[in-house]
Amino acid sequence: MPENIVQKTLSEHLVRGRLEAGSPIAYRIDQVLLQDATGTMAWMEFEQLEKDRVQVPLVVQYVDHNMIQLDYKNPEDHFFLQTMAARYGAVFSRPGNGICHYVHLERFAKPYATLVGSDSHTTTAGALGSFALGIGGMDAAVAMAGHPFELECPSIVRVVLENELQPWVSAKDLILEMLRRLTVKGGINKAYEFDGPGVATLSATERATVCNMILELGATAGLFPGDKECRRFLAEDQERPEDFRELLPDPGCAWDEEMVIDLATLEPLIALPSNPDRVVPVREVAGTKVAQVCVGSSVNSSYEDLAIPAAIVKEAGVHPDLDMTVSPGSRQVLRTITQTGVLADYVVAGARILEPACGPCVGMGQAPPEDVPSVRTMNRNFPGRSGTVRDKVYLASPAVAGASALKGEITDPRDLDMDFPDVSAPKPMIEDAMLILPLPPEAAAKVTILRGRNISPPPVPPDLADSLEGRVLIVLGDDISTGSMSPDGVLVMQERSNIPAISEYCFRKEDPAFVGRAKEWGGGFIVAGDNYGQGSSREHAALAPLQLGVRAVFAKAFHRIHRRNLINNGIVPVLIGDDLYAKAVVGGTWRLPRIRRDIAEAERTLTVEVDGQRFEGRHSFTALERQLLLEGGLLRYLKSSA
Ligand code: MIC
Repeated sequence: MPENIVQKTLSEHLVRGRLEAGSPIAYRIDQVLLQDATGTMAWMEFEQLEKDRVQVPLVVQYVDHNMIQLDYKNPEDHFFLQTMAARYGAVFSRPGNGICHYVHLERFAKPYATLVGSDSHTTTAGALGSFALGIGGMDAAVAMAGHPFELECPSIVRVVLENELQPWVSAKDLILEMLRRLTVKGGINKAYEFDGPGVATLSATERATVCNMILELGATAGLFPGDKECRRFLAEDQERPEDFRELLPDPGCAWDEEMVIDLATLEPLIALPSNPDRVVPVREVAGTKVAQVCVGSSVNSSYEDLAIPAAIVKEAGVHPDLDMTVSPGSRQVLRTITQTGVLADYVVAGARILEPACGPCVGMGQAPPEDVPSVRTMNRNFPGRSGTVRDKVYLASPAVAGASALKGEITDPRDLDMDFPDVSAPKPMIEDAMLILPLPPEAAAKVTILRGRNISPPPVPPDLADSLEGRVLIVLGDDISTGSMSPDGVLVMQERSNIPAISEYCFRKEDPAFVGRAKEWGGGFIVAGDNYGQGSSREHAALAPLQLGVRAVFAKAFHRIHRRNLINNGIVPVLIGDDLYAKAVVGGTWRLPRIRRDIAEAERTLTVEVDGQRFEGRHSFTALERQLLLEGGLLRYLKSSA
């Protein structure tokens, strides 16, 4: 049977199931990526699985999120991660080496590899033909222990790219166009495979921009082929020709869906505050005064992404009414901008140079002022993510960011009085001095783990009772991101290793009384609208509610990663319709009167009682997910079946 590139990659790794959209599959994992803000929990979960060493060919622990060291917490976490990596056989990418997705693209991603990572933007590696996706920390721990990963087989969408991008229009505009057309829910349980003549016109790093933000569609993964450009990037730029394998769709293969995008018709686009799909042409909001411009993050931090805004601001400098920051994606990019003079251009222009780390994207410093626009080349603009509660974050390409930094207002770069700059990157200098390689087993066994003072093991889910009863703690609308349950920003994120501490911030933005109520009522339920839990993979968004006694979440639809994090932690995700949603009031008593039996027996329904009236909720649990819920979550299930 002729296969497309997702099928080719998955069929090489398939352990169970059939490659049919919607059916559960389990497949072998080659690579696992961890970052610091999710990694501490993932390692503590791995410890519970009692393996002496990681059981997959490659695990890389990055440190790129919690980089601001306000006190002992973050630095102690970094040493914990370094010693865990040394003890259990993972590569350690030291703080300062770069952003996980960027470094992974440069040094490890390759066609046909299967990669999972405890960060939703792990999809970035799809730029080089890896089947790469974000998962929760516990799933990552289990993958590191050598278990196949279970996933609902996505439906595979062929995206046919026609023609090529016009000057000043970039890969960011391509993915913003997809968000405009499909919205943040449009890609749920889909994998996007790029094809057509336009593919060859996009560089590996432009492809990375698309694959990074494919996740904002809710998509499982995005994949570009293992073609000539992939070979060039791996063999010439990154000096790892052995990692290249041609990966092209077989003639005559099929896809579940198809969409066509004519690159030549795209124009500069921008996502308005505060959701990545509120996309409009830049010209519609041109002239809006801007207080901050941030370039870089895990998306748009390549050499070219940094060189374009530099070329725009280098003569006249950054507009005096705003602050501009620049974050290179990796030390390799930092060295290259140093060598070519791009860094000096920024310094002269008056931009603030940050280290190669996630930085402003997750509110790790550089929080903008309230109620005034910040234009960022980043991937998300959920409310408050920047660290400022009433933030106004716009998402756009490096060219739009550069033009806005020059003019002090949102500017379509085509209106600048200059030609599109020629900024092709020189060959980067390759050296991996800040990657610490795994120790041999005998030396690894002698490593002492430095367990910092803020590190405490995750809460253990209770047994699932025959029936559950609780009061509704909060009623939420659509598209609630995991940043609501586990907020971004320096103060909250430094508690990522301490669930009792981080749970104090749960839903603080939506309802500051939530935590007090949950404690007073001894836990309860959450009720929400569509696409609940979009965004980040942080399992803290499930662990914090678990800590506060939440046993079930009722929503019209769940995001894939968060849904799985709830199940892994023994919290039941119940699908509800408009009828039931309309009944939700804070304080109302809801029951799941036969929840164990329903999960064990009922095909798709869950009985719900609200104020004595019976309703039908739904579920979409696989056989494995049913067992996880019945046995108190993933770790308890694995331990009891060991
Ligand atoms: C993000 O971009 O939201 C993050 C911060 O990288 C997260 C990971 C995290 O919450 O630690 C993600 O995307 O998964």
